[in-house]
Amino acid sequence: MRARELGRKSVVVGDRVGLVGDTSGAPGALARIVRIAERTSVLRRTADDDETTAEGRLERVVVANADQLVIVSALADPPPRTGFIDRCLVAAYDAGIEPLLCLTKADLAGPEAVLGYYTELELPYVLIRPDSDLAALRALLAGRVSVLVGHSGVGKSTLVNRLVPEAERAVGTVSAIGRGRHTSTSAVALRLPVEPGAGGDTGWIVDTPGVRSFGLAHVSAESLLHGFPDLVEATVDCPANCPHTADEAECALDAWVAAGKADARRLASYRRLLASRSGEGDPREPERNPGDPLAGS
Ligand SMILES: Nc1nc2c(ncn2[C@@H]2O[C@H](COP(=O)(O)OP(=O)(O)OP(=O)(O)O)[C@@H](O)[C@H]2O)c(=O)[nH]1
Ligand SMILES: [Mg+2]
Ligand SMILES: [Zn+2]
Repeated sequence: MRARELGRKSVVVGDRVGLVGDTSGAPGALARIVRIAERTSVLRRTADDDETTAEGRLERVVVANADQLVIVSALADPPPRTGFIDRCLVAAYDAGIEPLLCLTKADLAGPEAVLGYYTELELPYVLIRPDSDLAALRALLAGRVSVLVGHSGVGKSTLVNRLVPEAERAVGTVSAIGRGRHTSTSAVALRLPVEPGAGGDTGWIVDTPGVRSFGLAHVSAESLLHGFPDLVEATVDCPANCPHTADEAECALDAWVAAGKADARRLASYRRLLASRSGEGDPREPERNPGDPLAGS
């Protein structure tokens, strides 16, 4: 339990804390959290899915002290949404956490469309099938605190169970996907097992409940651009205080895309995020481009 001297300070998954009392872990043992160490990173999101409720307007800390954000997206069932992945990338860069794209259900569909969209980004990725070897992923997770984020049903808990068999995380049924069912209801950090032959810190993996969207109300307009490193370079040619919106005739981003230096869909995605933050778009509506099945959020 939390000690009274912590006041209103919240304790979140990933926090490093000081404990006093009986830390034996035996049944009935009671220990108190007396101190929360300074956080090296804080991954936040705003719950703009349900902004009609007081709670939905709140900014939530997803996890503390993570150094890798594993953006889990299924290649099918549910289909990938690059708008959602782009939001996660913004959140990662804003929090100073390295992104890793984890494409699951590669047995159901190919990764070409998603990877094609991110060609200009040096975004590390892994492909996961039920029978795939997880060695590459394990190597990327070793010695780090990684947090899995993604829509419900993409296979986060399935993956955690393969990485940490003792975790026994509940997994949903495919038939329930799309009905808004969320199998996992709270975030849990699990220590990764020791690999044969490898020493040192094994690292931690944090499984989180599926989210419908990744709200970015807490990220400044300027910081939004950091989630788009393929666009950032162009803005040196923008006029001072350029808002980078489509109606800004002098904005250099249009010429950059026209010259083939970035994908037009990435610019459209950036501008949709700009618009949704200024209240022009409804974040509860899927952000779609006509003719672009990947673009939803
Ligand atoms: N075909 C296929 N199915 C998969 C794969 N990974 C997971 N699944 C299935 O997808 C369904 C949902 O998996 P979960 O692991 O519960 O998904 P989750 O992301 O933890 O979902 P929430 O806890 O609701 O956020 C389960 O029926 C899994 O068996 C995969 O690589 N291929
Ligand atoms: Mg789950
Ligand atoms: Zn501009």
